Amino acid sequence: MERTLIILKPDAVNRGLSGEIITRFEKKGLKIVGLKMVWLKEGILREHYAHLVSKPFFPDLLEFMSRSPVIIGVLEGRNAVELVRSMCGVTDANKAAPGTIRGDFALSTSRNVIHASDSHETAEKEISRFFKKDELFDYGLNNIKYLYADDEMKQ
Ligand code: IDP
Ligand code: MG
Repeated sequence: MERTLIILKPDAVNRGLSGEIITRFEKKGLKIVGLKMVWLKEGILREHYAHLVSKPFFPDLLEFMSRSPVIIGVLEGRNAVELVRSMCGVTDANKAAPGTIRGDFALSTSRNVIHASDSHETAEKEISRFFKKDELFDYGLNNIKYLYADDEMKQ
């Protein structure tokens, strides 16, 4: 099954939203296969946000993301990358649909509570950027037969 990476940003951690956000993914049926608190430093943030270095908001993004620890997780499930992005909502939380995480918990473009990988390739890179192999866990969910039909479990 597909895996994707999420980061609960410093605003989520400092506003006390982490548990509620993780609960949404658990209730949806996504499996948590890795979860940890990390204080991200400039080097890894420059790598993670390399596509944005030339943007005027980049210095603020670096300062904000390294202001406090974040919670990083890997979620597994059918079509997890696209599913988790859709649960997060669009980048500008002001425009994110109600019912999405950004739509319900934020109203800013830069303080938008969560990062989620945007493609299968990005997810693979991001998971190996932030997690060592022994920090990710393969285990059986005992409710899996209530979450998926047999053919869906192989996807
Ligand atoms: P995404 O987080 O929805 O994938 P990206 O375009 O990859 O959006 O941007 C990464 C992060 O950079 C955003 O989540 C947000 O924190 C910040 N960001 C993106 N665009 C803007 C902007 O126009 N102003 C301020 N911050 C931005
Ligand atoms: Mg992005």
